[in-house]
Amino acid sequence: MELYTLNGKLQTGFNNIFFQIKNTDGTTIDNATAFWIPEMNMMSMKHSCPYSAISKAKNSTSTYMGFIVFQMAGSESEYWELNLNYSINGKDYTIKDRISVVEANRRVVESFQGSDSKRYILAMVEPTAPKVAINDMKAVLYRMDGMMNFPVVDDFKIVIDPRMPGMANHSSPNNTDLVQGTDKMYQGKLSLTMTGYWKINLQLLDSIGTVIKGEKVTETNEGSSIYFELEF
Ligand SMILES: [Cu+2]
Repeated sequence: MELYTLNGKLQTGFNNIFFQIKNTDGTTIDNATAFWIPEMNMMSMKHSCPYSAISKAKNSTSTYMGFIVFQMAGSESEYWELNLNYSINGKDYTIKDRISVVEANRRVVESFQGSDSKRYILAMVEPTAPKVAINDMKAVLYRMDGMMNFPVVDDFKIVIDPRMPGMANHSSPNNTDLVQGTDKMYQGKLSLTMTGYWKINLQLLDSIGTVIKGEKVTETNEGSSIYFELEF
């Protein structure tokens, strides 16, 4: 069994992960059911992170897929392990292996305490290939209820304000804030008017519009305390 990601590594933030299960003769197994639990082993405690169920990849008979949102990178002394459990023809198997999770080059995940004293994890899913255009933007939002429990947060809103700090902090027109779609992910439109480094300032609002985290960008406040970064 081997895990794959599009860029060949696991990193902080949202990771689509693919795998196949093979017999010893190399043939693939196409009738498994599987689930996983990522686990971070820290000095003084263990915790997990937000993750999806595992399903069969589209247009494939033997590739399984899901996603994991790592909120921190591993190190020598504090490391991630992946518990992967699967069943084939009624027989259960378990694999537990250390995985290497590196820090992403850009900020693509935020983990913070909100004004409601709850902890949240917010991660960017798209755009993965940003263009000078109005891009589809997607993010996932979870609450951290204890060390192992990360429910999806429903009906919030993520206000976006993309800026270029290197160019007088200019913004862009025609952005659309992110609201929850049918797939439970938050979706909107991100306008990028030129190539370069963009800081996407964020504000998280609850279902009645209360600001849970993040600040407006103004003449006197050049950025929010929560943001994503893009460079292309
Ligand atoms: Cu610019």
